[in-house]
Amino acid sequence: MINLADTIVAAATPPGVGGVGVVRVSGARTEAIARAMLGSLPEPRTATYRSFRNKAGQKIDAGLALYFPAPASFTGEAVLEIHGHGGPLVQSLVVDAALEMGARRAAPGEFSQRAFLNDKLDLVQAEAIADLINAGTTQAARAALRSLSGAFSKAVDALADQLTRLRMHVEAAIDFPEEEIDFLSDELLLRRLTECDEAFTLLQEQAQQGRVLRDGFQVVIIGKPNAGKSSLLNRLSGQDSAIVTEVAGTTRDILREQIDIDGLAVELVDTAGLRENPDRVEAEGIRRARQALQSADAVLWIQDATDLEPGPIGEAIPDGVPITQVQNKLDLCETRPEAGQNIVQISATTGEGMAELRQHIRKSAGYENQGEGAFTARKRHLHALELAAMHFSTGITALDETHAGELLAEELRLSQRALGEITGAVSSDDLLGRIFSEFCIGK
Ligand SMILES: Nc1nc2c(ncn2[C@@H]2O[C@H](COP(=O)(O)OP(=O)(O)OP(=O)(O)O)[C@@H](O)[C@H]2O)c(=O)[nH]1
Ligand SMILES: [Mg+2]
Repeated sequence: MINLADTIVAAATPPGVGGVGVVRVSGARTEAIARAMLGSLPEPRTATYRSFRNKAGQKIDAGLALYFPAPASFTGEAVLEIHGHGGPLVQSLVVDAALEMGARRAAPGEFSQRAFLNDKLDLVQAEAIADLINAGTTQAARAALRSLSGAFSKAVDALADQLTRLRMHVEAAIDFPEEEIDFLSDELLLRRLTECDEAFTLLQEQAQQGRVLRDGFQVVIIGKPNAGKSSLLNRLSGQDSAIVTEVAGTTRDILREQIDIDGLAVELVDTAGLRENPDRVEAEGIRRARQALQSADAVLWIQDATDLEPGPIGEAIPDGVPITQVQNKLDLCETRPEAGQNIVQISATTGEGMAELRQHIRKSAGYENQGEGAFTARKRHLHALELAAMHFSTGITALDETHAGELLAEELRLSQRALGEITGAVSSDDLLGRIFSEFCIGK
């Protein structure tokens, strides 16, 4: 997919009807295309009113043209922006004209990919463009903007620098084997290791929050029939979406509602009540409920507070997914059941305990409303960070066990490599292909 020699063209504004439609051209032939389409080259970076003509010289539209000579452009190449009228036909005529003049259609994400390859952006920043465009809440948009301006990349680079210093330290010591160094009595080394360890923990926490900001947080509601799952969904979403009746086994399908908790996008999933001996339709509902659990970020286990079931939930909740016990129908209780950790007491009918439950969901998402501090992150980043942290701690264990630095040095190298994949300092064509193909055309 990576072919920088071609000149690419695509509509930069979404398809459909609008006041203005922008077509973008980037690459070596841009200047020639600008002359052919506009009659002459416009002044760089100055909006210039022109007629747009195709190769045969016919006028197809008129509007503003902007020319950015290389390298001062988004892609780092010569770029032409044609701001014409926003109709699908007019725009495709402009694209066709550029094609006739020697451009080819851009692949999804190809403009951003060129910006990356020309060092205009690192990978995290290129991804942040897509995240900013797709942001679902104001906080997510702000966080994406911070990633775009390099906040996340800087944190990753700082950690990579710390690893470099450590490696230099360790490798310098290894180079003098006759001196019989005991690494474990090297105060400076131990301090640097601790600092690095803390930096890993902090960055992983921030990235986890960033992931939640970008992807949202999925909360699956489970429990026995009639416990009040659907009532809770309706209460939290403020809408009468789910059918609520006193019949046990009302909900059979999976129901999803999007809510916003202080900028955290939460998807609530209501499921069929779990019980033995269901009828056929209900059994299918229960199967789907179990399936929904597999992708849950957190689980709300609803119980009827007037009839608390003892014992653990014998359900297949994946490891590491936080479970909150929600005791519902407080309004019917003569005496409140005992409170405890990870227990929230509510009444879906009166709304009691809702603020506490919202707060609890935020906490299980690891989401603090950091405002200006947050940046967006993706699963890919979390995995790379995890891998880097894993190599780091393997290195420390090796040092503890062997008292020699060779294994530590090697693990530090691998850890650094994993970090490099986040910003693209280390990247394969395959990784790049995967990342940029998720973008839409014109970005
Ligand atoms: N008094 C009181 N009644 C409630 C409360 N929450 C739910 N109910 C009632 O309990 C019954 C069952 O509520 P649902 O929300 O349908 O329960 P569910 O868990 O979705 O049940 P299934 O879909 O059958 O699994 C309904 O009659 C609700 O009005 C509550 O907090 N207080
Ligand atoms: Mg229900």
